[in-house]
Amino acid sequence: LPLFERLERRIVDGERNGLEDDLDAALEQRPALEIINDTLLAGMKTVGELFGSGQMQLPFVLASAEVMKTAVAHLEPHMEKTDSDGKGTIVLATVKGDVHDIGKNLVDIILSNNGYTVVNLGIKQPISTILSAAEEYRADAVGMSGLLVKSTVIMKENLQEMNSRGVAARLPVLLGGAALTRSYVENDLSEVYEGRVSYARDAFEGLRLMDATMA
Ligand code: B1M
Repeated sequence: LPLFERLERRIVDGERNGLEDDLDAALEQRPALEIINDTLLAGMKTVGELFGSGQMQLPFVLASAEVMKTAVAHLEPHMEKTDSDGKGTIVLATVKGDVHDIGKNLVDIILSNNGYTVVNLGIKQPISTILSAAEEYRADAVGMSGLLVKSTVIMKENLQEMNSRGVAARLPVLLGGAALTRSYVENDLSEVYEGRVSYARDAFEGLRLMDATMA
């Protein structure tokens, strides 16, 4: 297979052997971010489709996710970074009950590389932990990720909890993850939250929204 097709295939097949060599060869032709967006994410999309239609079993999905993570870690040092620093602090977490973190970690990389301080709490984080961290680090915003349908419900509960703790006015919230839709966030969740809540389709929209929030 040609290089970029082979890389995409590696994600789908969970094949790690020779991954770094292929990534280094790819870096000679394209920027790191483009490799992630156009090639690796295409592989993850196929994995999602195969898994969703019952053609792929969970351990293989996990293997694909591991290869994806290794690839992103290998590419990260090659990504563009801006000189600007101190644009603001965001506490980032995957919500309670949800282990999916590849997208969240991409958001972390993109925001960190573009001048934000990101406090990445990891997966399965209850709102109490998120809010403690927001207080401790004097965060300017909270970012929540979740890929399961039930995570969209958790997000709603989290926003309600933030209302009742009286932090909504000073903590804008950024939400993302495959189970969310723009209209759910912009219509339903905006009704619920007493502060500002926005939906990011991908990590770049997350960056644009953070820039707009901090402006
Ligand atoms: Co899971 N899983 N999974 N899984 N998994 C999905 C989400 C699913 C849609 C697959 C499917 O059925 N087609 C399905 C959910 C169905 C539903 O809820 N209705 C599903 C399921 C069912 C499950 C389990 C329940 C399976 C089981 O145990 N029987 C289980 C859940 C465990 C749990 O959470 N409690 C499970 C487990 C796993 C693995 C551990 C094997 C693995 C995760 C590994 C890991 O993350 N470390 C995994 C994977 C890899 C997937 C799929 C195939 C791929 C997810 C991914 O990494 N995509 C996924 C299929 C899919 O999403 N369609 C699936 C790439 C990633 C870059 O995209 O995270 O969407 P994403 O991030 C995007 C944007 O959404 C956005 O930016 C990114 C791009 O720039 N974004 C943000 C994300 N967060 C953001 C936050 C922001 C801003 C933007 O601001 C804060």
